[in-house]
Amino acid sequence: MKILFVNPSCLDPRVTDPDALQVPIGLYYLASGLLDQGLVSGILNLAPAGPANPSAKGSDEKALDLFTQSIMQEQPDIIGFSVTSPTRINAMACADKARQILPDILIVFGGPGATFMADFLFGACPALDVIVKGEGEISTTKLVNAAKRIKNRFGTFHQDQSIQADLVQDLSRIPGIVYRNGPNLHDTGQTELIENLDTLPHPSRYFTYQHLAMSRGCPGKCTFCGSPKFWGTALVRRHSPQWLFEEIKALAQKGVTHFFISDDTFTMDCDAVRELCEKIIRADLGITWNAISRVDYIDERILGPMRRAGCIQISFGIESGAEPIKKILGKPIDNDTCVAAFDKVRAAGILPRAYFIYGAPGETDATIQDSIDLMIRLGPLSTVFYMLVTFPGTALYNRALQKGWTHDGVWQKNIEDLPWWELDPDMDFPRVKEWGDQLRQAFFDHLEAFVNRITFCPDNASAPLHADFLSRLAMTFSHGEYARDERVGNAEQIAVNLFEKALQFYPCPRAFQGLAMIYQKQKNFTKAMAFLDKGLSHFPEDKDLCVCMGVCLMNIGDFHTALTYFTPFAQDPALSQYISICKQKTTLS
Ligand code: B12
Ligand code: SF4
Repeated sequence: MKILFVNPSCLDPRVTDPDALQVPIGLYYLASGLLDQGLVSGILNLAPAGPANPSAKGSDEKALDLFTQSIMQEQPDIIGFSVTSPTRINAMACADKARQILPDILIVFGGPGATFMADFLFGACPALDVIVKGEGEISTTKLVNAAKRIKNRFGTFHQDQSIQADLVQDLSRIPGIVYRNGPNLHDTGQTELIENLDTLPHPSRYFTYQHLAMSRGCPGKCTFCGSPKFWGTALVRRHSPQWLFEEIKALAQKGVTHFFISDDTFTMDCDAVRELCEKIIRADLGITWNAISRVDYIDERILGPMRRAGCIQISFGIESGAEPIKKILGKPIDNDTCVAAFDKVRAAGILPRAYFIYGAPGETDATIQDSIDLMIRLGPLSTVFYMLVTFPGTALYNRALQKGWTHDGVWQKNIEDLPWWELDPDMDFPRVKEWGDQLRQAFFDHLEAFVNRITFCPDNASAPLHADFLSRLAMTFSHGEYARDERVGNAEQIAVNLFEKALQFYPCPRAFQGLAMIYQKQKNFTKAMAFLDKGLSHFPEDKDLCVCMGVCLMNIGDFHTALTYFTPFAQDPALSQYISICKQKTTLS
């Protein structure tokens, strides 16, 4: 008896957003629980083969072909798809294919897309047998055990193209699922929630990944977000700091150096965050991580421990600067609280990132100006601007249903989500697009001023971390996202200023290297080598500094000395070409 878990592919390409290629954390949890019992054949990630991955020329057909090959090879008894709204079309296509190839297979959908679209999915996908609603671990274990019993006893799940009667009996006793029984659907009610998340097995025992969460649920009631209905708002459950620390440590030992801590509101429980951070600091794991939180859950006393434990970025859903819009979006947090949180986070040497939404009900030119005004007060160093879209399971989607602006049948179309402007008779696309452009332009127009606003809380012990923060940010202007974006004016000079500011705090190898690379690009090799010399006086064995020095020396024709900088790292295949050129040139001379 084997279950194959599948992360289906999204519909649309993501040009700059590799996030959509990740396997949902939930599949790692589900698979780990069943791997312990030898019941899982694996997790098949179709996203990198699909349209979301334009760099690999992904497509719907490629994702479906990969799926077909995999199930023919694995011959699973159950296939469990993790479904979101953007992945439902690929999930349904794969399910139909699976039914053709392996007619008796049991096909199960779970995840946020499946939980809130049961009627639509059962109607649109004749191959679908069962949907697991909400948190999946308890229901899935019961479902798999029931399926195992039936398979052992009767050798088959289906009879006359329906789930066979004994399995139906068992399914009716599993809370939190919807299953098909002939022409009817049966919903068994509320999911059983796990009381203590620490009883779950550590997914890191079997898998290597970067996204983690300490908690499940959020006390917020944002009208555009699926989390409140999916996890419930009454009780936020969380792993103990020790459990999450063990997970991080095991993944770090497998070579993961950067993590995305994806709790809805990570800093909600200050004591737990502090305890986790202290454990990471004591273990000296040398990792970095990003977190997500809310501005009204920022206590400056935990920001120092977070920074020392490797936190380099906190993302906040600001959504809008206009009070009426915030109210409609269900996040009525005043602007002063937002500004205070950004000031504290920046002063702690952590990059504050702001999410804004535009095109909300009631949006006007004036409310967009309110958002721009708030953004200027916040001074974010990274931003994401989302056009408001709506998904089943959110209060906004229900509002559109009630007003008769949409219906569930719309999900039959090849769309990932429903932009609000398409539903709201008071809105049109050109206007909404213009608002997005205005917000983005305002961010880029003020970015240099936001950078110049960086000041840290006076704390000498944090000087190396401040240098690290400034040089990381500088890199985004010299070689990263901002370097590639022509809307960012003066990017190279901003980078130089940041690298130099970093060195005023502490000798930081990244800052020496960054400055050297800028001057090298300008063909000012003397200045580049002066910075590298200084850097190497502090960090004589730093590979990046040595390689950069070697390249500079090659540029001025000193191949002999260049070789001395490359040779200690001769085992790195990336350097073999430099080494052979230097050897050739030195032999010839
Ligand atoms: C962190 C996060 C991400 C991370 C993912 C990290 C990761 N590897 O999981 C990143 C940034 C990569 C991401 C990407 C996207 N996300 Co996201 N994400 C979240 C977030 C905030 C938390 C998810 C999480 O960690 N949950 C914890 C784990 C334990 O839960 P889980 O993965 O959902 O799995 C449990 C259940 O769903 C269920 N289950 C899941 N799959 C299956 C399969 C089977 C067979 C069964 C039985 C059960 C089951 O059991 C699991 C264990 O209990 C949620 C909001 C939320 N709070 O839930 C949004 C959320 C899931 N994301 C959402 C969206 C839209 C996206 C994107 C499409 C965004 C984009 N435009 O590209 C992409 C692509 C996702 C995709 N494949 O379609 C939406 C989905 C809405 C919907 N109805 O479809 C959500 C709900 C947020 C929202 N807007 O409301 N996301
Ligand atoms: S948007 Fe964030 S704060 Fe609001 S309910 Fe969703 S997870 Fe909670």
